[in-house]
Amino acid sequence: MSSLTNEEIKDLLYNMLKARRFEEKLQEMSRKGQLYGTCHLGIGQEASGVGAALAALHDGDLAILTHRGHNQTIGMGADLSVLMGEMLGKEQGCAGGRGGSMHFFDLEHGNYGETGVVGGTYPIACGMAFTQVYKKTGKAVLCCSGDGSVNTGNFHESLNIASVMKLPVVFFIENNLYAMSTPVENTMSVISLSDRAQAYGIPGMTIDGNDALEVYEIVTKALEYAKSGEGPFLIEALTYRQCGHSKNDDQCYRSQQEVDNWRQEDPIYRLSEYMKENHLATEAELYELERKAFDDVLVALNKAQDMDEAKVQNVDRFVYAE
Ligand SMILES: Cc1ncc(C[n+]2csc(CCOP(=O)(O)OP(=O)(O)O)c2C)c(N)n1
Ligand SMILES: [Mg+2]
Repeated sequence: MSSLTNEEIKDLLYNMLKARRFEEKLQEMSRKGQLYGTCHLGIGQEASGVGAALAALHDGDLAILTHRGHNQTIGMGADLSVLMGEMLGKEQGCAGGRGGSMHFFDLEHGNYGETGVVGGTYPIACGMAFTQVYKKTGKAVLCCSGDGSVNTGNFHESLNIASVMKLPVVFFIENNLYAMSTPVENTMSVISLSDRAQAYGIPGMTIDGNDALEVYEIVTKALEYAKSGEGPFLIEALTYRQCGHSKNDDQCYRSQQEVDNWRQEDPIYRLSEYMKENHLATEAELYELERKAFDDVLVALNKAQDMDEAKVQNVDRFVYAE
């Protein structure tokens, strides 16, 4: 039983669809050579990304994201045209067209943005969480990361200090089974990443990261726990990236059978089926959500194409050290 209303569940699905259509458009543009730089897509990870983002957004909390943070950014309500503008190197893009795919952010909705440094989110999240305590804002921080970051010093030092200082932070790891081409079992001797919570005396849970409603409920509870003064919470969301790691990835490290098996667990398909089975939406309503999400992306692309090209003479704006 979800704590979300029917309308909120529809909105959750709609945001997941928007994220999927947005990324499929980026994939197409990237293949045609229409994008600058690289691009990390989260196709297949929409339940964990959008579900967790919605929990933070509903509670007025803050988030910090990895290089694969489009799903969360869209889930927290960012304007698609500003994101598309960023991808196209436009002045009105969220980072003035300077950052691209790995530098989405949206302060208005509490999204402090992506970082390209694997494991970089942990210490920043601790600093953000300490600020919330110091300033008594009553907010918590959703710290997103991937399985590839959990053997960095940042992970261990940050979990330790967050535990000792009882910081209001939820460490949310999307375990998509690979760090680039490296399978998670090659780099870790524990089965569940959430077992690592024990070493720091904090609660840890492994959840179905392709079940958007479960992700939303657990992340909401974890954020509430963190804000109650109990300290940090670790969540491992099991999911799968259906696309390649980035622009150039022939995916020879995994079998087509494995990809096909995970496609059967597609998070958008699963939520749509749940909604039909529980009479939360009709086929026609689901189709309408699909169509709207598709149109939104095209409108955003048109708007972004009309934006100004980032100006070369502004290139040293925001550069604070040489
Ligand atoms: C400190 C650092 N080391 C290496 C890299 C290169 N790199 C980019 S993504 C990535 C894999 C990250 O894997 P994971 O944390 O599982 O996230 P996923 O890409 O699966 O979402 C690596 C090693 C980096 N960006 N930063
Ligand atoms: Mg990974």
